[in-house]
Amino acid sequence: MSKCRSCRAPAVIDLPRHNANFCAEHLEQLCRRQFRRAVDDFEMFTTEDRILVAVSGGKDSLALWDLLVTEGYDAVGLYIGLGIGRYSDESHVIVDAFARDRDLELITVDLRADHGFDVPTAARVTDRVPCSSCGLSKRHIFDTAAREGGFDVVVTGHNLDDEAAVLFGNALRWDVEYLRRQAPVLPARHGFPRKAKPLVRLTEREMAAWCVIRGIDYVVEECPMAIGNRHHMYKEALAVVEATSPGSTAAFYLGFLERMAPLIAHDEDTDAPAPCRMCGSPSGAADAVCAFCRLADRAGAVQPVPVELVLGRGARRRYVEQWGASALMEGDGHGGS
Ligand code: Q46
Ligand code: ZN
Ligand code: ZN
Repeated sequence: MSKCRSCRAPAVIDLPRHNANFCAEHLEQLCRRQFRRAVDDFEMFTTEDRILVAVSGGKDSLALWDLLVTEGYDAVGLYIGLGIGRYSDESHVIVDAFARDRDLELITVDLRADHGFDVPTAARVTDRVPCSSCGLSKRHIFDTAAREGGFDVVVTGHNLDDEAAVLFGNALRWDVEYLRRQAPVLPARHGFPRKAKPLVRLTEREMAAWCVIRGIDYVVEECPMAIGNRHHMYKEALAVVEATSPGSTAAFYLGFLERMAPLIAHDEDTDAPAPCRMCGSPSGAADAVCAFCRLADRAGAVQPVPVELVLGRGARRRYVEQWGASALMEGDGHGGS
């Protein structure tokens, strides 16, 4: 059996990118060190700040919340019910239990109950991939919750593999505007809160191991809408490179931040957007309605669409195998067959 690099005890994980194996205790130390290094090097936040952490029920966001509170930060959770069938129901139960067991404050916003629509219905009415209206809704709700709750910063559980995959996609198209926004911390401006990604030095596998050694129960299944999307494809491509050349993903992303990002940085000096006529959040032109309110208006005007109906055939089969039919499909006849 392989041994821990630090103490020679039996190892629980091998990390080829560090060319070493670690026991549970030393893996935990490594994760804490990488977390602190990201927070400090990029000046993300301090123990004086009030932090709003976006939690989905997956391993990354729950590991992040755990890291934040055990490292002494003041972090309140924000869970958004996206209405993605049983996947969302299960995620809510997991997040609720996590918060309750640790006596942590959790804010819950439900798209359907609070804003009159859900992600599958938005995907159907916009006729675009679900992630686009989902991303728009999540950003709007994070920003609004941060502003209304007086939080200094919104943090999310994007890990090194996520950020490298986004970088890969942006670099494939040389999308300079998106590349500029890839910093792990974005300052507050024009009524939008500061945003930070404290897990950018940690991989997906390290976060899964963190949850196991810390006894964190998380939703193992991915969002059914993620299957087959581009982000996934870029992740898989990078995983192939990483398998043959361990450390490439970190070198790609962290090297970009260190050596490339400064070359393309520039001060954006745009005017403050006018508030949305409906919800008051910073939006755009004077007297305009923001993209979120326009989406809520359109998607709220139609019958709810069950998640199965917006999935491709393969994803639908996997969804039903994993979760069974969603309540809407079984129940009240909105969805058809
Ligand atoms: S939750 Fe939403 Fe993700 Fe699901 S619909 Fe896409 S963006 S994949 S992180
Ligand atoms: Zn050890
Ligand atoms: Zn609005």
